[in-house]
Amino acid sequence: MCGIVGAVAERNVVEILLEGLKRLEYRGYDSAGVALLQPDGTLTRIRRTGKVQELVDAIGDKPALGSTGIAHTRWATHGGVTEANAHPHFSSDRIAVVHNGIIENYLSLKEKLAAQGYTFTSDTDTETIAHTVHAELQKGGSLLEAVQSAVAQFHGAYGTVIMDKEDPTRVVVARSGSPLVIGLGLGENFIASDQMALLPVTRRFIFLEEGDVAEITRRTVKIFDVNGNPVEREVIESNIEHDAGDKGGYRHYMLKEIHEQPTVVRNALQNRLGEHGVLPGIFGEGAQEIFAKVQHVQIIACGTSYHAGMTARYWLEQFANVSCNVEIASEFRYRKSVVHDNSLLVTISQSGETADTLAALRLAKELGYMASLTICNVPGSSLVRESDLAFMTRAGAEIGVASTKAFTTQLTAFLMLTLALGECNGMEAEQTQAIVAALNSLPAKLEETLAITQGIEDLAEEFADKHHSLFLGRGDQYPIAMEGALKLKEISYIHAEAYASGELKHGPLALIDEEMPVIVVAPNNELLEKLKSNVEEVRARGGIMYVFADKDAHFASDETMRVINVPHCEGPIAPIIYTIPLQLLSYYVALIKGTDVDQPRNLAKSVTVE
Ligand code: F1P
Repeated sequence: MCGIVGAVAERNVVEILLEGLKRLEYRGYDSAGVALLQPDGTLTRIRRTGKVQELVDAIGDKPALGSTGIAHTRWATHGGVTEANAHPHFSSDRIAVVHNGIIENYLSLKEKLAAQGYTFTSDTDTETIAHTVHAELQKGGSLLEAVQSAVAQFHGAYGTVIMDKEDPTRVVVARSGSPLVIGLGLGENFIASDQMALLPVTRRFIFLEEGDVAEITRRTVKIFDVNGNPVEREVIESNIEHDAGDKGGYRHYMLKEIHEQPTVVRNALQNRLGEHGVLPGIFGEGAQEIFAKVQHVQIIACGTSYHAGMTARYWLEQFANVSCNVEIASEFRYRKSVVHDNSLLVTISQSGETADTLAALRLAKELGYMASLTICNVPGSSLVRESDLAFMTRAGAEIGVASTKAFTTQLTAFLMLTLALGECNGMEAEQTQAIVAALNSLPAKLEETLAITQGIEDLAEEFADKHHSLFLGRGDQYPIAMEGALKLKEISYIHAEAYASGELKHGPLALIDEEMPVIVVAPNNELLEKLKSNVEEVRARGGIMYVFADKDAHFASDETMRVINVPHCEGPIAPIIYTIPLQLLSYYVALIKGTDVDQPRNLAKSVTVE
């Protein structure tokens, strides 16, 4: 959460910092700020509440100069959304700091610093970083040494960049729990919380490891590990498209990303799926030996990724005959759980940086899981680096806060995992062939499904004035109903709940009236007749239904039910296909309601705090 950009250069860096902030804005967007240092030591700070554009407008054509600078876009944790709480934070008009994460012991630090005479001008935890570094500097030594001594006093998570007015030639950065990446330029260097921010200026990156502190000047990068020893970290050449952050002619990133799904799913499958199953080695070195021993799979994730895991459980148990549990990371990490024999821990995450998921992975290692696999969209992210095996979903940068293409590629990955584990578990050839054929048909089926947009745009009109809604599905469509409800909540702010439709009569039927639209996902599968009975239960109580159904499911529109036909697809891919109309529905409802589709209120793309 929050976005950080910094630069040490010879040229004026304000444009680079503002462009970087715009590219990171999806991570946090309640306020933004920049601090700039000129070679003569002049320190300027401009902060604004609201979107990055407010900051850009505030700077306007007034010359804001600095060849060293740090900038931040905020997602508030400690302290409300005010200019005083926006980063960068200063100490004694000398030290400037931007920070992602939470300093958990900030109250005790604050007390100590106040006793030393420091006054606080914000309600943030971040200001304690600025004063602590300043206090350490007073003891003598370099900025680097002051930061090293300061971070030893912090508990919690931080990715932080610190600048000293007395030395405009460098910034010092520290990472613990919140990612930071150094961008290497020619005679200039950069820092950011995400490589996306720096793609316009470089493609060469160093991902800092947990506990690293680094000193960055125009020509040098010195990195020290958690024990203060100098270390070399690998330089990685990024292959992310420079324009991955563009809307490509679409009105919103989310719509662009919805329409990219046939292409990215094709990418996810490429060179991974053979005629008779998945190709060897696609889950990484050693996967084969690990998979041969797996007796249980424990899936851990948050949000949309959790819904991908819930869907996968149906597949892993039904097709691959492997027992599987799925749990929300924030629950798993704080309860005592039993580790099954030969259990594979699978984390799923678009960003690879979700704090709870990462903490769950670290805990699982302590608990003695046999091995860990992550299904992730961001190469080089923390989950990828810390897992034994990694499978990249290749969805490309996802900017819309509400996840779409990352989800469908995660599901695609899980079907491939089902094939791989099934193979080790004696899955019948016929079953394997059916999944392979379904996966091969997936990109084209997604294209066909996207073509039903018009019907959904009309339907969205009927939702715009509703305050509540209910999503129903059965079997592997139940998590899809949950994902549909989450999408609607996230971007249209309509209260949406999802139920396995067999649960209707155990409570939620009480909610049914004409003001409560009921959305049903109804592929033509073995649970169709059961689902139809549930639909009748809703109809009998005067409910208004919107049914996304296979045309062979024989639902007919009438005054209480609107049927939207979804192209016929094979069973294993049905959850992926039925996700599409639900994404489109939430998109068009949000569009009619006029909400901020790509940056919905109170949310952030990458949840790097717990
Ligand atoms: C999990 C997640 C996303 C959601 C939002 C906040 O992130 O809940 O599903 O869309 O962006 O975070 P991740 O672990 O998949 O990156």
